[in-house]
Amino acid sequence: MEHSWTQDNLESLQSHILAEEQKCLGATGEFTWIISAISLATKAIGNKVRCARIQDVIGEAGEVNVQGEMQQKLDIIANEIIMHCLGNRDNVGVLGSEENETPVLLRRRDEGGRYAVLFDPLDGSSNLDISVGVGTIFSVLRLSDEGSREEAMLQQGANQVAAGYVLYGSSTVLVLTTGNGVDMFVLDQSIGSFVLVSRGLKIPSGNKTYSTNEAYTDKYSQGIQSYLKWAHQNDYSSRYIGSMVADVHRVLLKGGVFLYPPTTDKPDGKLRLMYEGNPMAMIIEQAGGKAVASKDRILDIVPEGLHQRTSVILGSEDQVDAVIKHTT
Ligand code: P6P
Repeated sequence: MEHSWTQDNLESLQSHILAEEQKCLGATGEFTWIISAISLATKAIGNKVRCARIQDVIGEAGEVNVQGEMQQKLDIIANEIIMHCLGNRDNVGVLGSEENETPVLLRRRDEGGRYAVLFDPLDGSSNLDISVGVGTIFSVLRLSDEGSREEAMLQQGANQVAAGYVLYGSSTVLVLTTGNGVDMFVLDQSIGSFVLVSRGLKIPSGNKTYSTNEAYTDKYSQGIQSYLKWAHQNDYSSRYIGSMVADVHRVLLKGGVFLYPPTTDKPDGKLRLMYEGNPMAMIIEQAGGKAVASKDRILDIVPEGLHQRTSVILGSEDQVDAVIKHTT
């Protein structure tokens, strides 16, 4: 697995996607067009995140979003940046954002709008003022020909043509899958490009680490409580950052299991299916791991709404199965 670039192995996100597209018969390059918009938007967002406190865009915007959560100033800025960059791509028909109650309709299918892009523009933004890693999560679907564009975007996660996230952490890392494995890029500020650092990531098994907000233990099901008790008695360690992109990135690289199960006050779970659960589930499965809602595969869930929530248990197969063993 390559971990750094030199003059003879430098590969950018752009060249990598173009090379991948060549492998797809009949590829038209339109897919690269979307990924390049995401690359541009996330570079801009990363800059805003790094300068947030200097430019005084830290903190709450004073508005509550469709999720009932207090919007951070940077949530709005990040959303506007992505909307602008993707809105310029003439093959994007509709956008779905955590920050927008309804889908943003850009172009009809007969005008070339063949794709839907769904995203959480700045996940974990409540951590911004303490400089903890936050991220952008995205999911790309090809719009079906039936029904309205709103209906056409509500597809099972198994239909995603691409999924990924950008983690604005100690470095700006882009993790991407287009259905042929998981690749990781790091933004090299000196050349302004995401450069390929790891190809074909596989999630390690055997890491006895779980990641969940243990303050909710009494609100979890008996099965999850039984799993946590078993883990405490079997030398597990716990890691929880409270920013999904950071927690999932650690699980992807190190193994273990991330759990955001239903609680008594959030019986459907907190995380959103279309732009958090599905993209992360595709990445984890493409890396050889497992991603379930309670026990059913997340990517098989038939969505009913853009902002519907889901339970999330994802990680290496052995560690997810250890949870399922206690909950069924
Ligand atoms: P809690 C951030 O607000 C977020 O949506 C995810 O990034 C994160 O995994 C989760 O919520 C944390 O939720 O309830 O533990 O604060």
